[in-house]
Amino acid sequence: MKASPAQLRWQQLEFGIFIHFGINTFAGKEWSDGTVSPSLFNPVDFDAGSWVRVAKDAGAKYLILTAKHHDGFCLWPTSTTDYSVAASPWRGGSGDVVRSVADACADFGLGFGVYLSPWDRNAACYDDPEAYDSFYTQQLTELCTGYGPLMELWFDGAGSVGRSYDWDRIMAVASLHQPDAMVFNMGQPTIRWVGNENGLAADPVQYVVDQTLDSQYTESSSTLTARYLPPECDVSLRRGWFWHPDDEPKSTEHLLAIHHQSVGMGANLLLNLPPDTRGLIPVEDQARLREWKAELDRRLSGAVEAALEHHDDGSVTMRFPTPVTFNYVELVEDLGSGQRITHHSVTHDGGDLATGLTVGNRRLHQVPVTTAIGLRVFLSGPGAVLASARVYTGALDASPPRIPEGYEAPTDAPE
Ligand code: FUL
Repeated sequence: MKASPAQLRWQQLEFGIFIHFGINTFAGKEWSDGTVSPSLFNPVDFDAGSWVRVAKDAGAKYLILTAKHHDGFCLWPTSTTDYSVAASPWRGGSGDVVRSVADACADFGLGFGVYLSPWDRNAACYDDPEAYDSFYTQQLTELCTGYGPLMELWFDGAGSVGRSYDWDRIMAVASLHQPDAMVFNMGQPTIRWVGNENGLAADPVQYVVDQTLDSQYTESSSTLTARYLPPECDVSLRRGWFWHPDDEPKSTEHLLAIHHQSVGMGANLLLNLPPDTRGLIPVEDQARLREWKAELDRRLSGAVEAALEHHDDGSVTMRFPTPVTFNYVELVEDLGSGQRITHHSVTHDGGDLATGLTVGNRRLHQVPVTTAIGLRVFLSGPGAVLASARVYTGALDASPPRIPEGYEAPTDAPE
Protein backbone atom coordinates (compact mmCIF):
# COMPACT_ATOMS: atom_id res chain seq x y z
CA MET A 1 0.00 0.00 0.00
CA LYS A 2 1.44 3.33 -1.11
CA ALA A 3 1.62 6.74 0.53
CA SER A 4 -0.11 9.72 -1.06
CA PRO A 5 2.29 12.42 -2.31
CA ALA A 6 1.08 14.65 0.57
CA GLN A 7 1.91 11.93 3.13
CA LEU A 8 5.39 11.46 1.69
CA ARG A 9 5.97 15.23 1.74
CA TRP A 10 4.81 15.32 5.37
CA GLN A 11 7.10 12.45 6.35
CA GLN A 12 10.04 14.24 4.80
CA LEU A 13 9.37 17.27 7.02
CA GLU A 14 10.24 14.97 9.96
CA PHE A 15 10.09 17.54 12.75
CA GLY A 16 7.43 19.98 13.93
CA ILE A 17 6.82 22.15 16.99
CA PHE A 18 3.62 21.88 19.01
CA ILE A 19 2.44 24.94 20.93
CA HIS A 20 0.10 24.49 23.90
CA PHE A 21 -1.14 27.93 24.85
CA GLY A 22 -4.53 29.06 26.12
CA ILE A 23 -6.59 29.73 29.21
CA ASN A 24 -4.78 26.87 30.98
CA THR A 25 -1.52 28.81 30.73
CA PHE A 26 -3.06 31.47 32.97
CA ALA A 27 -5.03 29.09 35.22
CA GLY A 28 -1.90 27.00 35.94
CA LYS A 29 -3.68 23.85 34.76
CA GLU A 30 -3.16 21.08 32.23
CA TRP A 31 -6.91 20.64 31.77
CA SER A 32 -9.49 23.18 32.94
CA ASP A 33 -13.20 22.59 32.91
CA GLY A 34 -14.47 25.43 30.75
CA THR A 35 -15.29 27.76 33.63
CA VAL A 36 -12.04 29.72 33.93
CA SER A 37 -12.79 33.37 33.19
CA PRO A 38 -11.45 34.81 29.91
CA SER A 39 -10.42 37.83 31.97
CA LEU A 40 -7.33 35.84 33.00
CA PHE A 41 -6.02 35.64 29.42
CA ASN A 42 -3.60 38.53 28.99
CA PRO A 43 -0.18 37.69 27.51
CA VAL A 44 1.13 41.23 27.58
CA ASP A 45 4.40 40.48 25.75
CA PHE A 46 2.86 38.07 23.23
CA ASP A 47 5.14 37.70 20.21
CA ALA A 48 4.25 34.96 17.74
CA GLY A 49 7.28 35.85 15.61
CA SER A 50 9.58 34.92 18.49
CA TRP A 51 7.87 31.50 18.87
CA VAL A 52 8.27 30.74 15.20
CA ARG A 53 11.87 31.94 15.15
CA VAL A 54 12.66 29.56 18.02
CA ALA A 55 10.92 26.72 16.14
CA LYS A 56 12.79 27.47 12.94
CA ASP A 57 16.17 27.74 14.68
CA ALA A 58 15.52 24.33 16.26
CA GLY A 59 15.12 22.88 12.77
CA ALA A 60 11.32 22.46 12.76
CA LYS A 61 9.52 22.51 9.44
CA TYR A 62 6.00 22.99 10.79
CA LEU A 63 4.14 24.23 13.83
CA ILE A 64 0.81 23.15 15.33
CA LEU A 65 -1.10 25.52 17.65
CA THR A 66 -3.82 24.57 20.16
CA ALA A 67 -6.50 26.79 18.63
CA LYS A 68 -8.91 25.20 21.15
CA HIS A 69 -8.02 22.78 23.94
CA HIS A 70 -10.50 20.66 25.91
CA ASP A 71 -11.63 23.71 27.97
CA GLY A 72 -13.25 25.19 24.85
CA PHE A 73 -11.41 28.55 25.02
CA CYS A 74 -10.76 29.68 21.44
CA LEU A 75 -7.57 31.51 20.51
CA TRP A 76 -9.34 33.21 17.62
CA PRO A 77 -12.39 35.50 17.72
CA THR A 78 -14.84 32.82 16.67
CA SER A 79 -18.50 33.50 15.92
CA THR A 80 -19.46 30.20 17.62
CA THR A 81 -18.91 31.12 21.28
CA ASP A 82 -18.11 34.03 23.58
CA TYR A 83 -15.47 31.88 25.26
CA SER A 84 -12.53 33.24 23.27
CA VAL A 85 -9.78 35.82 23.06
CA ALA A 86 -12.45 38.35 22.07
CA ALA A 87 -13.75 38.26 25.66
CA SER A 88 -10.28 38.73 27.16
CA PRO A 89 -8.46 41.92 28.10
CA TRP A 90 -5.62 41.00 25.72
CA ARG A 91 -5.29 43.73 23.07
CA GLY A 92 -8.65 45.04 24.25
CA GLY A 93 -10.33 41.90 22.93
CA SER A 94 -9.19 42.52 19.37
CA GLY A 95 -6.28 40.06 19.32
CA ASP A 96 -6.20 36.81 17.33
CA VAL A 97 -3.50 34.32 18.35
CA VAL A 98 -4.28 32.02 15.43
CA ARG A 99 -3.85 34.87 12.93
CA SER A 100 -0.58 36.07 14.48
CA VAL A 101 0.92 32.56 14.53
CA ALA A 102 -0.30 31.72 11.01
CA ASP A 103 1.23 34.94 9.68
CA ALA A 104 4.51 34.36 11.50
CA CYS A 105 4.72 30.81 10.11
CA ALA A 106 4.14 32.16 6.60
CA ASP A 107 6.86 34.79 7.15
CA PHE A 108 9.37 32.21 8.38
CA GLY A 109 8.46 29.56 5.79
CA LEU A 110 7.06 27.02 8.29
CA GLY A 111 3.94 24.94 7.67
CA PHE A 112 1.08 25.82 10.00
CA GLY A 113 -1.50 23.50 11.53
CA VAL A 114 -4.18 23.64 14.22
CA TYR A 115 -5.26 21.47 17.12
CA LEU A 116 -9.03 21.72 17.59
CA SER A 117 -10.15 19.56 20.50
CA PRO A 118 -13.34 17.64 19.72
CA TRP A 119 -14.02 17.36 23.45
CA ASP A 120 -15.29 20.75 24.60
CA ARG A 121 -16.01 21.35 28.29
CA ASN A 122 -17.43 24.83 27.80
CA ALA A 123 -19.82 24.51 24.86
CA ALA A 124 -23.40 24.50 26.17
CA CYS A 125 -24.40 22.32 23.22
CA TYR A 126 -21.80 19.60 23.85
CA ASP A 127 -24.40 17.19 25.26
CA ASP A 128 -26.52 17.52 22.14
CA PRO A 129 -24.47 15.62 19.54
CA GLU A 130 -26.17 17.07 16.48
CA ALA A 131 -25.98 20.65 17.71
CA TYR A 132 -22.35 20.18 18.74
CA ASP A 133 -21.44 18.68 15.36
CA SER A 134 -22.76 21.88 13.75
CA PHE A 135 -20.86 24.02 16.25
CA TYR A 136 -17.61 22.10 15.73
CA THR A 137 -18.02 22.06 11.95
CA GLN A 138 -18.45 25.84 12.06
CA GLN A 139 -15.29 26.24 14.15
CA LEU A 140 -13.34 24.09 11.73
CA THR A 141 -14.74 26.04 8.79
CA GLU A 142 -13.54 29.30 10.33
CA LEU A 143 -10.07 27.87 10.85
CA CYS A 144 -9.94 26.24 7.42
CA THR A 145 -11.06 29.35 5.55
CA GLY A 146 -9.57 32.24 7.48
CA TYR A 147 -5.91 31.49 8.00
CA GLY A 148 -4.32 30.40 4.71
CA PRO A 149 -3.07 26.89 3.98
CA LEU A 150 -3.12 24.47 6.92
CA MET A 151 -0.74 21.57 6.75
CA GLU A 152 -2.17 19.55 9.63
CA LEU A 153 -5.43 19.21 11.57
CA TRP A 154 -4.85 17.68 14.99
CA PHE A 155 -7.85 15.82 16.37
CA ASP A 156 -7.08 14.73 19.91
CA GLY A 157 -9.02 11.73 21.18
CA ALA A 158 -8.74 12.62 24.89
CA GLY A 159 -12.11 12.96 26.57
CA SER A 160 -13.98 11.64 23.54
CA VAL A 161 -13.99 7.91 24.21
CA GLY A 162 -17.54 6.61 23.78
CA ARG A 163 -18.65 9.74 21.96
CA SER A 164 -19.44 9.66 18.21
CA TYR A 165 -18.96 12.79 16.17
CA ASP A 166 -20.30 13.24 12.64
CA TRP A 167 -16.90 12.82 11.07
CA ASP A 168 -18.28 12.63 7.53
CA ARG A 169 -19.63 16.13 7.96
CA ILE A 170 -16.53 17.40 9.74
CA MET A 171 -14.14 15.88 7.22
CA ALA A 172 -16.12 17.33 4.31
CA VAL A 173 -15.04 20.77 5.57
CA ALA A 174 -11.40 19.72 5.61
CA SER A 175 -11.49 18.14 2.17
CA LEU A 176 -13.32 21.12 0.67
CA HIS A 177 -11.08 23.85 2.10
CA GLN A 178 -7.80 22.18 3.04
CA PRO A 179 -7.49 19.03 0.93
CA ASP A 180 -3.71 18.78 1.48
CA ALA A 181 -3.84 19.03 5.27
CA MET A 182 -2.72 15.92 7.13
CA VAL A 183 -5.42 14.64 9.47
CA PHE A 184 -4.22 13.39 12.85
CA ASN A 185 -5.74 10.22 14.27
CA MET A 186 -9.52 10.83 14.12
CA GLY A 187 -12.12 11.27 11.40
CA GLN A 188 -10.48 10.13 8.19
CA PRO A 189 -6.90 10.21 9.38
CA THR A 190 -3.84 10.35 7.15
CA ILE A 191 -1.35 10.23 10.04
CA ARG A 192 -1.60 8.55 13.42
CA TRP A 193 -0.65 8.95 17.05
CA VAL A 194 2.37 6.84 17.97
CA GLY A 195 0.62 5.60 21.12
CA ASN A 196 2.44 7.44 23.93
CA GLU A 197 3.27 10.99 24.94
CA ASN A 198 6.94 10.30 25.56
CA GLY A 199 7.78 11.05 21.92
CA LEU A 200 9.01 7.52 21.29
CA ALA A 201 8.39 5.14 18.43
CA ALA A 202 9.15 1.42 18.79
CA ASP A 203 10.54 -0.97 16.21
CA PRO A 204 8.80 -1.91 13.91
CA VAL A 205 7.38 1.46 12.89
CA GLN A 206 4.67 0.29 10.54
CA TYR A 207 3.18 2.72 8.05
CA VAL A 208 0.29 0.46 7.04
CA VAL A 209 -2.04 -0.21 9.95
CA ASP A 210 -5.71 -0.99 10.55
CA GLN A 211 -5.97 0.45 14.02
CA THR A 212 -5.10 3.62 15.92
CA LEU A 213 -4.85 4.05 19.68
CA ASP A 214 -7.26 6.72 20.94
CA SER A 215 -5.57 8.48 23.83
CA GLN A 216 -3.07 8.35 26.63
CA TYR A 217 -5.79 7.99 29.22
CA THR A 218 -7.63 4.89 27.94
CA GLU A 219 -6.76 1.51 26.53
CA SER A 220 -9.21 1.96 23.67
CA SER A 221 -8.39 1.95 19.98
CA SER A 222 -10.24 2.57 16.71
CA THR A 223 -10.32 0.05 13.90
CA LEU A 224 -10.03 1.18 10.29
CA THR A 225 -9.64 -0.46 6.92
CA ALA A 226 -5.90 -0.99 6.49
CA ARG A 227 -4.24 2.12 5.17
CA TYR A 228 -0.94 3.99 4.98
CA LEU A 229 -0.85 5.97 8.24
CA PRO A 230 2.61 7.08 9.36
CA PRO A 231 3.04 8.00 13.05
CA GLU A 232 3.74 11.31 14.71
CA CYS A 233 5.48 11.21 18.12
CA ASP A 234 4.25 14.01 20.39
CA VAL A 235 6.09 15.01 23.54
CA SER A 236 6.57 18.17 25.55
CA LEU A 237 9.91 19.86 26.11
CA ARG A 238 8.75 20.18 29.73
CA ARG A 239 6.76 17.71 31.77
CA GLY A 240 3.55 19.69 31.21
CA TRP A 241 1.95 20.50 27.87
CA PHE A 242 1.07 23.95 29.23
CA TRP A 243 3.51 26.25 31.02
CA HIS A 244 3.82 26.03 34.80
CA PRO A 245 6.25 28.10 36.87
CA ASP A 246 7.76 25.09 38.65
CA ASP A 247 8.31 22.96 35.51
CA GLU A 248 11.57 22.71 33.60
CA PRO A 249 12.85 21.58 30.20
CA LYS A 250 14.09 18.05 29.60
CA SER A 251 17.84 17.50 29.46
CA THR A 252 19.72 17.69 26.18
CA GLU A 253 20.53 13.99 26.45
CA HIS A 254 16.84 13.14 26.94
CA LEU A 255 15.94 15.22 23.87
CA LEU A 256 18.64 13.53 21.80
CA ALA A 257 17.29 10.12 22.81
CA ILE A 258 13.78 11.22 21.84
CA HIS A 259 15.04 12.38 18.45
CA HIS A 260 16.85 9.11 17.80
CA GLN A 261 13.77 7.08 18.80
CA SER A 262 11.34 9.10 16.70
CA VAL A 263 12.88 10.70 13.62
CA GLY A 264 15.70 8.15 13.78
CA MET A 265 13.13 5.34 13.65
CA GLY A 266 11.20 6.70 10.66
CA ALA A 267 8.45 8.57 12.55
CA ASN A 268 7.79 12.33 12.75
CA LEU A 269 8.54 14.22 15.95
CA LEU A 270 6.17 16.91 17.29
CA LEU A 271 7.93 18.63 20.18
CA ASN A 272 5.79 20.89 22.37
CA LEU A 273 7.03 24.28 23.60
CA PRO A 274 4.77 25.91 26.19
CA PRO A 275 4.79 29.73 26.06
CA ASP A 276 4.50 31.36 29.48
CA THR A 277 1.98 33.91 30.80
CA ARG A 278 3.91 36.75 29.14
CA GLY A 279 3.30 34.99 25.81
CA LEU A 280 6.97 34.12 25.33
CA ILE A 281 9.03 30.92 25.24
CA PRO A 282 11.13 30.99 28.44
CA VAL A 283 14.81 31.72 27.89
CA GLU A 284 15.89 28.48 29.56
CA ASP A 285 13.76 26.51 27.09
CA GLN A 286 15.29 28.42 24.20
CA ALA A 287 18.78 27.74 25.54
CA ARG A 288 18.02 24.01 25.93
CA LEU A 289 16.75 23.81 22.37
CA ARG A 290 19.86 25.54 21.05
CA GLU A 291 22.09 23.16 22.98
CA TRP A 292 20.13 20.15 21.68
CA LYS A 293 20.22 21.36 18.07
CA ALA A 294 23.95 22.07 18.23
CA GLU A 295 24.67 18.58 19.59
CA LEU A 296 22.37 16.94 17.06
CA ASP A 297 24.03 18.82 14.23
CA ARG A 298 27.45 17.85 15.58
CA ARG A 299 26.51 14.17 15.76
CA LEU A 300 25.03 14.20 12.28
CA SER A 301 27.93 16.07 10.71
CA GLY A 302 30.68 14.81 8.46
CA ALA A 303 28.25 12.77 6.34
CA VAL A 304 29.83 10.40 3.85
CA GLU A 305 27.33 9.27 1.25
CA ALA A 306 27.56 5.64 0.17
CA ALA A 307 27.30 4.44 -3.42
CA LEU A 308 24.70 1.65 -3.32
CA GLU A 309 24.81 -1.63 -5.18
CA HIS A 310 21.68 -3.77 -4.87
CA HIS A 311 22.30 -7.53 -5.19
CA ASP A 312 19.91 -10.24 -6.40
CA ASP A 313 19.70 -11.77 -2.92
CA GLY A 314 18.18 -8.51 -1.62
CA SER A 315 21.35 -7.32 0.08
CA VAL A 316 22.97 -3.97 -0.64
CA THR A 317 26.61 -2.94 -0.62
CA MET A 318 27.34 0.56 0.71
CA ARG A 319 30.64 1.74 -0.79
CA PHE A 320 32.65 4.79 0.26
CA PRO A 321 35.29 6.51 -1.90
CA THR A 322 38.02 5.92 0.75
CA PRO A 323 38.01 4.23 4.19
CA VAL A 324 35.94 6.22 6.68
CA THR A 325 35.72 6.19 10.47
CA PHE A 326 32.18 6.71 11.75
CA ASN A 327 29.77 6.04 14.62
CA TYR A 328 26.37 6.59 12.99
CA VAL A 329 24.83 4.71 10.04
CA GLU A 330 21.71 6.03 8.36
CA LEU A 331 19.47 4.16 5.94
CA VAL A 332 16.61 5.58 3.89
CA GLU A 333 14.04 3.30 2.31
CA ASP A 334 12.63 3.85 -1.16
CA LEU A 335 8.96 4.31 -0.20
CA GLY A 336 7.81 4.76 -3.81
CA SER A 337 5.98 1.40 -3.75
CA GLY A 338 5.08 1.62 -0.08
CA GLN A 339 6.97 0.39 2.97
CA ARG A 340 8.65 -2.92 2.15
CA ILE A 341 11.56 -3.49 4.51
CA THR A 342 10.57 -5.67 7.46
CA HIS A 343 14.05 -6.42 8.81
CA HIS A 344 17.55 -5.11 8.17
CA SER A 345 21.07 -5.68 9.38
CA VAL A 346 24.14 -3.61 8.67
CA THR A 347 27.27 -5.75 8.64
CA HIS A 348 30.99 -5.12 8.54
CA ASP A 349 33.55 -7.86 7.89
CA GLY A 350 30.81 -10.47 8.33
CA GLY A 351 29.71 -9.21 11.78
CA ASP A 352 26.54 -7.27 12.64
CA LEU A 353 27.07 -3.57 13.32
CA ALA A 354 23.38 -2.82 13.73
CA THR A 355 20.11 -4.67 13.25
CA GLY A 356 16.47 -3.69 13.36
CA LEU A 357 13.10 -4.20 11.75
CA THR A 358 11.63 -1.34 9.67
CA VAL A 359 13.68 1.39 7.97
CA GLY A 360 11.13 3.76 6.41
CA ASN A 361 11.72 7.47 5.98
CA ARG A 362 15.01 7.40 7.91
CA ARG A 363 16.62 4.85 10.20
CA LEU A 364 19.51 6.00 12.32
CA HIS A 365 21.82 3.61 14.17
CA GLN A 366 24.51 4.74 16.55
CA VAL A 367 27.24 2.09 16.31
CA PRO A 368 30.64 1.50 17.87
CA VAL A 369 33.33 3.62 16.19
CA THR A 370 34.22 1.68 13.03
CA THR A 371 36.52 2.19 10.06
CA ALA A 372 35.40 0.71 6.73
CA ILE A 373 35.47 1.29 2.99
CA GLY A 374 32.21 -0.57 2.58
CA LEU A 375 29.32 -2.14 4.50
CA ARG A 376 26.83 -4.83 3.54
CA VAL A 377 23.18 -4.33 4.40
CA PHE A 378 20.82 -7.33 4.44
CA LEU A 379 17.18 -6.51 3.87
CA SER A 380 14.05 -8.65 4.30
CA GLY A 381 10.71 -7.90 2.74
CA PRO A 382 9.51 -8.43 -0.84
CA GLY A 383 10.61 -5.57 -3.08
CA ALA A 384 12.72 -3.97 -0.33
CA VAL A 385 14.93 -1.20 -1.77
CA LEU A 386 17.16 1.40 -0.13
CA ALA A 387 16.96 4.91 -1.60
CA SER A 388 20.18 6.11 0.03
CA ALA A 389 22.57 5.42 2.89
CA ARG A 390 25.34 7.32 4.63
CA VAL A 391 27.56 7.35 7.68
CA TYR A 392 28.39 10.26 9.99
CA THR A 393 31.93 10.95 11.08
CA GLY A 394 31.70 14.24 12.99
CA ALA A 395 31.30 13.22 16.66
CA LEU A 396 33.17 9.99 17.29
CA ASP A 397 33.29 10.74 21.03
CA ALA A 398 29.47 10.85 21.38
CA SER A 399 27.95 8.30 23.72
CA PRO A 400 24.47 6.89 23.00
CA PRO A 401 21.84 9.17 24.58
CA ARG A 402 19.54 7.62 27.18
CA ILE A 403 16.08 8.42 28.49
CA PRO A 404 16.35 9.10 32.25
CA GLU A 405 15.54 6.00 34.29
CA GLY A 406 11.82 5.64 34.99
CA TYR A 407 10.77 8.64 32.91
CA GLU A 408 7.23 8.37 31.59
CA ALA A 409 4.52 10.90 30.77
CA PRO A 410 1.63 10.66 33.24
CA THR A 411 -1.23 8.48 32.02
CA ASP A 412 -3.78 9.71 34.57
CA ALA A 413 -6.15 12.32 33.23
CA PRO A 414 -5.13 15.67 34.78
CA GLU A 415 -8.00 17.12 36.80
C1 FUL B 1 -3.63 14.82 25.18
C2 FUL B 1 -4.32 15.98 25.87
O1 FUL B 1 -5.24 15.57 26.83
C3 FUL B 1 -3.19 16.78 26.47
O2 FUL B 1 -3.66 17.84 27.26
C4 FUL B 1 -2.33 17.29 25.31
O3 FUL B 1 -3.08 18.18 24.53
C5 FUL B 1 -1.83 16.13 24.47
C6 FUL B 1 -1.11 16.54 23.23
O4 FUL B 1 -2.91 15.30 24.08
O5 FUL B 1 -4.44 13.83 24.77
